Amino acid sequence: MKFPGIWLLAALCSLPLCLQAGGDTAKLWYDKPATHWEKEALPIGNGRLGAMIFGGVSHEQIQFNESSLWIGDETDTGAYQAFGDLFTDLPVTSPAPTNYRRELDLARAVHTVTYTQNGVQYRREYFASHPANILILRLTADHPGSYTGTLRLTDMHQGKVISNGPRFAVTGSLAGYVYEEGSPKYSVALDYEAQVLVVNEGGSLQSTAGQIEFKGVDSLTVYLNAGTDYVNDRRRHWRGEPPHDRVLAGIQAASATPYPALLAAHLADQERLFGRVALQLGNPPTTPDLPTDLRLLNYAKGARETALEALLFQYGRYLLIASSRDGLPANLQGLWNNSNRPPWRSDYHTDVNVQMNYWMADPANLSECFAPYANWLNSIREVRKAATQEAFHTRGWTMRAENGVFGGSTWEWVESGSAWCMQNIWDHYAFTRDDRYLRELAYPMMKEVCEFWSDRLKLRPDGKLVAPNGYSPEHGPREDGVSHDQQLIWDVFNNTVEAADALGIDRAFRDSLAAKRDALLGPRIGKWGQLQEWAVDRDDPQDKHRHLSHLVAVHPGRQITPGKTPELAAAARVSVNARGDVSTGWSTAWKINIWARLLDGDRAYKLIGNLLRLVGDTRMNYQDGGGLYANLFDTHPPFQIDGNFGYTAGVCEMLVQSHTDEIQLLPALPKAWASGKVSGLRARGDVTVDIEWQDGKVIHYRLTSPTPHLVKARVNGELLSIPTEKP
Ligand code: FUC
Repeated sequence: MKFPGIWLLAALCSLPLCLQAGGDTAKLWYDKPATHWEKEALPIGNGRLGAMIFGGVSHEQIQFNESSLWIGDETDTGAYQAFGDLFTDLPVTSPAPTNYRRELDLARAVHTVTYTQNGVQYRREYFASHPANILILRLTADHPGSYTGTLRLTDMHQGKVISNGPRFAVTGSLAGYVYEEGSPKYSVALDYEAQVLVVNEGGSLQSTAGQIEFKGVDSLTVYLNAGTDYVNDRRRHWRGEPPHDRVLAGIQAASATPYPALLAAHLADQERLFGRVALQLGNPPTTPDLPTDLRLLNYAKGARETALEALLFQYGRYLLIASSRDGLPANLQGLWNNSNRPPWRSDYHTDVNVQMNYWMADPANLSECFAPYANWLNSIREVRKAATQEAFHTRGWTMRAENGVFGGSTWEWVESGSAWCMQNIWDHYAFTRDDRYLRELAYPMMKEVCEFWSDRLKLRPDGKLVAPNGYSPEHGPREDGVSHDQQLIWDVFNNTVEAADALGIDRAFRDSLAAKRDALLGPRIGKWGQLQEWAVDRDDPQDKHRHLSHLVAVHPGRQITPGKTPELAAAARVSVNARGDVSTGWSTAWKINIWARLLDGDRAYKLIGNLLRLVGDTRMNYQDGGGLYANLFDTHPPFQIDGNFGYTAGVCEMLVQSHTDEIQLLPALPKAWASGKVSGLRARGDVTVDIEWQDGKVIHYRLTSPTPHLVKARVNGELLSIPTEKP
């Protein structure tokens, strides 16, 4: 069991770490409860279990999720499901509470609700502990006996909720549920279970009519655990052990641990990941003492506040820690979902969205959070191979645009989707230099994707290799040599050549890939100076389509750079300029990254201005509705988390780049960020970067690495050879 370790950690960590982690700037807070799940409630999560908290005074709603609660099978994507809700009713409604505040402290990963009513100060704390693998709620007050009310658990799949003494339990099966009416039933039908234990101090507690009633209690501690029998193993038909024992053991272990120790272990865990990166924009930055939604409103009115930009950067890091630790990767909504028919199935879209989720994992120093993504890809490979063989008669594998957790894939084939995923897979190695990961996990997958393209590429009469009948996501005709395909094939071939070199294996295969890479039809400049999206020069300068598929060579790829291919970089500039600055949330975030790679910090900053726009509309909008809700969730609309992660990645690209053979410090610094400091960002080559700057110039920097080595670094325009220091 993990708990003896937790005790030790708790003892070691508590005070200094808690103080360090409690930086006042990394907080979202509001002066009223949330009334809307998508726009206002606040997320907590431990990667597996998540919750959205409303913070209501007399009626509290905790909507919760577990990452493996999926319908679907090997032929159909299915959809991510909502789990249930825990409601607390405190019937005292008058007088109206005063000093109400709900707050999400990113550095501590604790959500609090505080208010005063009838002279009593109430306080609630909620967190999702990764060490204890459970959700914990604690309600306290400064007067004894202040809590009287009821708790109620509901389930989203008609499972029967049972209350027994201080416990709720619900068990059920997902058999029979479908995403779309009339579609065939799925062959994988997971079982699930949730349990809640309520522990009171003082007063009394009893179960009646499916509720738990508490009377005159001093404090309540609530432990919530949930799980399914999903396992990411095709050979076991995706079903592992029934969830009951695990769910119960989690509750027993947590409730046997004193609350301060549980909290201390959680804070230490969060500090270890979240505390690695500090960002200060402006000198000194000022954080207005205003609710976060008002700050956002003022920002959009023209009061551009750099502290809010830094907060949103850290929020992306918080959200990845909360939604991608072990188990499954962050989906379109991360981990949070209140519907059984969520937008786009809350799935893994492989024509930009899941890739964007992971751009920031390494640069923002959260390498551990990458593992669920690599493991998920690895787990679905065999299913994808069979489907690919059937559709394309090739070796290797690829996917359609929509993907689930059982290898099933639906909607349009996006042949280059798997190559795009391999871009993340290689980059994780480029940052970490984890040879074992490369040998055992990354390289075998990359090689198979190269085999797919080796078998599928077509030789044109002019000697160029092209992807046949390709697709520029979600845009234009199908034809040969589409730029998106060509660039991603170049990318996966090029990276696999480097991977084989790093491992010192597969010489002949490596050489054949290098030859094919060099024979690929390359990027071309069209008649209005643009980077062509298709082999045929047909781009429309008025086209504002949200996808920027022909710019993957600029970002996240590295085939086009201002330093090495200046004409192509200039053409890319013409293209991204023509697409305009207004779009969906994720598209805006991608443009920030692209402008950063094109070394235009002020233009990237203009896009940041468009992203930090308070949006109220949740209706689907594919054109121009991107921005943020009051809870800082990025919106397409509707809510889609890739925009949050893409923004954080973009800020990293503005401050540090390392995709060429040099580490560039402040490559795309906007005038608005003339002064500032950052510590803990990562560069490729297992290097950690700290920078301090003033008036747009680096005044101090430090490059560290576990094995000191010489790196080429560009500092204030000058290329230097610098030995890294030991951390
Ligand atoms: C792709 C995008 C859409 C949306 C969906 C989830 O299909 O084109 O804009 O983000 O993924």
